[in-house]
Amino acid sequence: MGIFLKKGRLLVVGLDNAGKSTLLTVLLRNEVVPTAPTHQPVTDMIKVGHMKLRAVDMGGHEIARRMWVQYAQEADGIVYIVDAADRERFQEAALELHKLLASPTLPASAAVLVLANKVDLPHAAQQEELYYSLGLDEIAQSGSTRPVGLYLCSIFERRGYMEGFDWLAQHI
Ligand SMILES: Nc1nc2c(ncn2[C@@H]2O[C@H](COP(=O)(O)OP(=O)(O)OP(=O)(O)O)[C@@H](O)[C@H]2O)c(=O)[nH]1
Ligand SMILES: [Mg+2]
Repeated sequence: MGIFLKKGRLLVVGLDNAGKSTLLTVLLRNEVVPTAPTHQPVTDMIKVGHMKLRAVDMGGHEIARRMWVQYAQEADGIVYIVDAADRERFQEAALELHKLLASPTLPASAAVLVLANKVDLPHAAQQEELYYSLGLDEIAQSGSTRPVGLYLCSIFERRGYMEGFDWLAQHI
């Protein structure tokens, strides 16, 4: 008897410098290594917990963001990574998240795991500040049935994101 592996397609997005490629490298190769900014989408098969995911690592810079929506139409789940220490960009991060969620091509059932990364940095925001700054309260109040989960993590310290993926596994 084998372990049941849930299969799905995962889109990894978020502003440039949030830590998307760092996360995928950890999940793929179990090591934290410096990564260059992503220009073109990179697809890999990753195993996380009891999920086998075809994950697409998207670029986060402005031009690359235009491709998010295009790739989102095939997603069972979205991981949206935010730099929790970069308050100056919370508004921009929120705007891009809401734009993506408003896209008619995003499947209504696709769950969104928001990972607030870099909580190892001393001035990183906490759960509540992130929740409101990213406008997750508005999503909750909009009556949307889309599952949205917020988890704080540090990829460098390898903590927090597995709890997020456990949550995601319940919703895809
Ligand atoms: N302090 C801290 N820095 C991190 C963490 N994870 C990633 N970084 C750093 O954040 C920077 C950006 O990481 P990337 O993984 O390249 O970011 P990205 O989201 O893939 O960026 P683009 O490909 O440009 O969209 C790098 O300098 C990483 O070393 C973390 O948990 N803590
Ligand atoms: Mg990258």
